Amino acid sequence: MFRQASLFGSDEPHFDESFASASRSALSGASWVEYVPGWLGGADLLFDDLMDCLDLQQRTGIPMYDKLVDEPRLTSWWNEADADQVPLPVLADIRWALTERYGRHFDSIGFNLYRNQHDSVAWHSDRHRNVVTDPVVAILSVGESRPFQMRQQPVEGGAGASLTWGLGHGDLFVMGGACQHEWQHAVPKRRRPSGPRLSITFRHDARA
Ligand SMILES: O=C(O)CCC(=O)C(=O)O
Repeated sequence: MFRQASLFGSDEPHFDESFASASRSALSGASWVEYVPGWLGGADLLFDDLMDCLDLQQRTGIPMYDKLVDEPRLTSWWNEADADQVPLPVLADIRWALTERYGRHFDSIGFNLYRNQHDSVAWHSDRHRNVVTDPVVAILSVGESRPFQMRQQPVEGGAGASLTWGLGHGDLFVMGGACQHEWQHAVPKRRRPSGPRLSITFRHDARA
Protein backbone atom coordinates (compact mmCIF):
# COMPACT_ATOMS: atom_id res chain seq x y z
CA MET A 1 0.00 0.00 0.00
CA PHE A 2 1.64 3.22 -1.15
CA ARG A 3 0.62 6.69 -0.06
CA GLN A 4 2.06 9.73 -1.74
CA ALA A 5 3.26 12.37 0.75
CA SER A 6 1.30 15.60 0.64
CA LEU A 7 2.85 18.75 -0.78
CA PHE A 8 2.03 20.55 2.45
CA GLY A 9 4.86 19.00 4.45
CA SER A 10 4.75 16.86 7.53
CA ASP A 11 4.23 19.23 10.42
CA GLU A 12 2.73 18.11 13.75
CA PRO A 13 -1.01 17.44 13.60
CA HIS A 14 -3.01 20.50 14.69
CA PHE A 15 -6.60 21.58 14.18
CA ASP A 16 -8.53 24.81 13.91
CA GLU A 17 -10.15 25.40 17.32
CA SER A 18 -12.31 28.13 15.84
CA PHE A 19 -13.83 25.87 13.16
CA ALA A 20 -13.56 28.93 10.88
CA SER A 21 -14.14 27.03 7.63
CA ALA A 22 -17.24 25.19 8.92
CA SER A 23 -20.35 25.34 6.80
CA ARG A 24 -23.54 23.78 8.11
CA SER A 25 -26.32 22.63 5.79
CA ALA A 26 -29.84 21.72 6.81
CA LEU A 27 -30.96 18.52 5.09
CA SER A 28 -34.52 17.23 5.07
CA GLY A 29 -36.63 17.52 8.20
CA ALA A 30 -34.49 17.62 11.31
CA SER A 31 -31.17 16.51 9.79
CA TRP A 32 -28.04 18.58 9.30
CA VAL A 33 -24.43 18.15 8.25
CA GLU A 34 -21.40 20.31 8.88
CA TYR A 35 -18.42 20.25 6.53
CA VAL A 36 -15.13 21.70 7.76
CA PRO A 37 -12.59 21.52 4.91
CA GLY A 38 -8.92 21.50 5.90
CA TRP A 39 -9.76 21.42 9.63
CA LEU A 40 -6.69 19.32 10.49
CA GLY A 41 -3.17 20.38 9.54
CA GLY A 42 -0.26 17.94 9.75
CA ALA A 43 -2.56 15.21 8.46
CA ASP A 44 0.38 13.34 6.87
CA LEU A 45 1.93 12.70 10.23
CA LEU A 46 -1.37 11.70 11.83
CA PHE A 47 -1.94 9.21 9.03
CA ASP A 48 1.54 7.72 9.40
CA ASP A 49 1.43 7.59 13.20
CA LEU A 50 -1.96 5.87 13.16
CA MET A 51 -0.78 3.33 10.61
CA ASP A 52 2.12 2.56 12.97
CA CYS A 53 0.09 2.16 16.16
CA LEU A 54 -3.35 0.82 15.18
CA ASP A 55 -4.17 -2.86 15.12
CA LEU A 56 -6.32 -2.78 11.98
CA GLN A 57 -8.20 -5.98 11.23
CA GLN A 58 -10.54 -7.20 8.56
CA ARG A 59 -13.94 -8.33 9.85
CA THR A 60 -15.16 -11.52 8.23
CA GLY A 61 -18.55 -13.16 7.86
CA ILE A 62 -20.47 -9.94 7.16
CA PRO A 63 -23.97 -10.71 5.81
CA MET A 64 -24.33 -9.21 2.32
CA TYR A 65 -27.53 -10.12 0.45
CA ASP A 66 -27.58 -13.93 0.68
CA LYS A 67 -23.92 -14.62 1.49
CA LEU A 68 -21.25 -13.91 4.07
CA VAL A 69 -18.33 -11.76 2.89
CA ASP A 70 -15.14 -10.20 4.23
CA GLU A 71 -15.62 -6.52 4.99
CA PRO A 72 -13.93 -4.55 2.20
CA ARG A 73 -11.88 -2.34 4.55
CA LEU A 74 -9.82 -2.73 7.75
CA THR A 75 -11.08 -1.41 11.07
CA SER A 76 -10.01 -0.78 14.64
CA TRP A 77 -12.00 0.55 17.57
CA TRP A 78 -11.19 2.54 20.69
CA ASN A 79 -13.67 2.93 23.52
CA GLU A 80 -13.28 4.95 26.70
CA ALA A 81 -14.82 2.11 28.73
CA ASP A 82 -12.08 -0.35 27.71
CA ALA A 83 -8.93 1.78 27.56
CA ASP A 84 -7.75 4.92 29.38
CA GLN A 85 -5.55 6.35 26.69
CA VAL A 86 -6.53 7.20 23.15
CA PRO A 87 -4.04 5.76 20.61
CA LEU A 88 -2.36 9.18 20.13
CA PRO A 89 -2.43 12.30 22.38
CA VAL A 90 -3.73 14.57 19.59
CA LEU A 91 -6.88 12.42 19.43
CA ALA A 92 -7.63 13.37 23.04
CA ASP A 93 -7.44 17.06 22.07
CA ILE A 94 -9.67 16.45 19.05
CA ARG A 95 -12.24 14.62 21.21
CA TRP A 96 -12.49 17.56 23.59
CA ALA A 97 -12.66 20.09 20.76
CA LEU A 98 -15.58 18.12 19.29
CA THR A 99 -17.22 17.83 22.70
CA GLU A 100 -16.97 21.61 23.15
CA ARG A 101 -18.45 22.37 19.77
CA TYR A 102 -21.17 19.74 19.51
CA GLY A 103 -22.03 19.37 23.21
CA ARG A 104 -21.71 15.56 23.27
CA HIS A 105 -19.36 13.28 25.20
CA PHE A 106 -17.44 11.52 22.42
CA ASP A 107 -16.46 8.26 24.10
CA SER A 108 -15.51 6.07 21.16
CA ILE A 109 -13.38 6.32 18.05
CA GLY A 110 -13.68 3.99 15.07
CA PHE A 111 -10.83 3.81 12.56
CA ASN A 112 -11.57 2.63 9.01
CA LEU A 113 -8.82 2.04 6.47
CA TYR A 114 -9.82 2.01 2.79
CA ARG A 115 -6.65 0.48 1.35
CA ASN A 116 -7.39 1.29 -2.28
CA GLN A 117 -10.26 1.84 -4.74
CA HIS A 118 -11.67 -1.63 -4.05
CA ASP A 119 -12.44 -0.87 -0.40
CA SER A 120 -15.77 0.69 0.53
CA VAL A 121 -18.65 0.81 2.95
CA ALA A 122 -22.14 0.14 1.65
CA TRP A 123 -25.26 2.23 2.26
CA HIS A 124 -26.19 2.21 5.92
CA SER A 125 -27.16 4.46 8.79
CA ASP A 126 -25.42 4.08 12.13
CA ARG A 127 -27.10 1.67 14.56
CA HIS A 128 -25.87 4.08 17.21
CA ARG A 129 -29.23 5.81 16.76
CA ASN A 130 -30.70 2.96 18.86
CA VAL A 131 -28.43 3.86 21.77
CA VAL A 132 -28.62 7.66 21.80
CA THR A 133 -31.25 9.96 20.39
CA ASP A 134 -30.15 11.87 17.30
CA PRO A 135 -26.44 11.01 17.54
CA VAL A 136 -23.79 13.37 16.25
CA VAL A 137 -21.21 11.43 14.20
CA ALA A 138 -17.97 13.27 13.40
CA ILE A 139 -15.71 11.88 10.65
CA LEU A 140 -12.14 13.11 10.24
CA SER A 141 -10.72 12.03 6.91
CA VAL A 142 -7.00 11.61 6.20
CA GLY A 143 -5.24 10.26 3.16
CA GLU A 144 -6.75 9.96 -0.29
CA SER A 145 -9.87 11.98 -1.04
CA ARG A 146 -12.91 9.72 -1.47
CA PRO A 147 -16.53 10.59 -2.27
CA PHE A 148 -18.83 10.40 0.76
CA GLN A 149 -22.41 9.89 -0.32
CA MET A 150 -25.69 10.47 1.48
CA ARG A 151 -29.21 9.59 0.40
CA GLN A 152 -32.58 9.90 2.04
CA GLN A 153 -33.84 6.68 3.59
CA PRO A 154 -35.82 4.94 0.88
CA VAL A 155 -39.37 6.29 1.04
CA GLU A 156 -42.44 4.87 -0.59
CA GLY A 157 -43.14 6.48 -3.94
CA GLY A 158 -39.62 6.91 -5.31
CA ALA A 159 -36.07 7.92 -4.65
CA GLY A 160 -35.29 10.77 -2.30
CA ALA A 161 -32.48 13.29 -2.52
CA SER A 162 -28.85 12.22 -2.74
CA LEU A 163 -25.74 14.25 -2.06
CA THR A 164 -21.98 13.74 -2.41
CA TRP A 165 -18.99 15.38 -0.74
CA GLY A 166 -15.35 14.78 -1.61
CA LEU A 167 -13.73 14.23 1.79
CA GLY A 168 -10.06 15.15 1.50
CA HIS A 169 -6.91 15.05 3.62
CA GLY A 170 -7.68 16.78 6.94
CA ASP A 171 -11.40 17.44 6.28
CA LEU A 172 -13.95 17.05 9.07
CA PHE A 173 -17.53 16.04 8.26
CA VAL A 174 -20.24 15.89 10.90
CA MET A 175 -23.73 14.40 10.66
CA GLY A 176 -26.28 15.50 13.26
CA GLY A 177 -29.92 15.89 14.12
CA ALA A 178 -32.01 13.08 12.64
CA CYS A 179 -29.40 12.07 9.99
CA GLN A 180 -29.10 8.50 11.28
CA HIS A 181 -32.90 8.11 11.06
CA GLU A 182 -33.69 9.99 7.85
CA TRP A 183 -30.54 9.45 5.75
CA GLN A 184 -28.06 6.72 4.83
CA HIS A 185 -24.40 7.16 3.93
CA ALA A 186 -21.77 5.23 1.97
CA VAL A 187 -18.20 5.37 0.69
CA PRO A 188 -18.42 3.62 -2.70
CA LYS A 189 -15.74 1.67 -4.54
CA ARG A 190 -14.02 3.63 -7.30
CA ARG A 191 -13.04 2.69 -10.81
CA ARG A 192 -9.83 4.68 -10.90
CA PRO A 193 -6.79 3.76 -8.73
CA SER A 194 -6.94 5.27 -5.29
CA GLY A 195 -4.38 5.48 -2.49
CA PRO A 196 -5.25 4.66 1.11
CA ARG A 197 -7.73 6.71 3.14
CA LEU A 198 -8.29 6.48 6.88
CA SER A 199 -11.52 7.73 8.40
CA ILE A 200 -11.50 8.51 12.10
CA THR A 201 -15.08 8.45 13.38
CA PHE A 202 -16.09 9.91 16.74
CA ARG A 203 -19.30 8.75 18.44
CA HIS A 204 -20.76 9.63 21.81
CA ASP A 205 -22.76 8.17 24.64
CA ALA A 206 -25.95 9.60 26.12
CA ARG A 207 -24.17 12.12 28.38
CA ALA A 208 -24.36 15.77 27.38
O1 LIG B 1 -15.37 6.16 6.29
C1 LIG B 1 -16.29 6.96 6.34
O2 LIG B 1 -16.17 8.11 5.97
C2 LIG B 1 -17.64 6.49 6.83
C3 LIG B 1 -17.54 5.42 7.87
C4 LIG B 1 -18.89 4.90 8.25
O3 LIG B 1 -19.89 5.27 7.73
C5 LIG B 1 -19.00 3.89 9.29
O4 LIG B 1 -17.98 3.30 9.67
O5 LIG B 1 -20.13 3.65 9.76
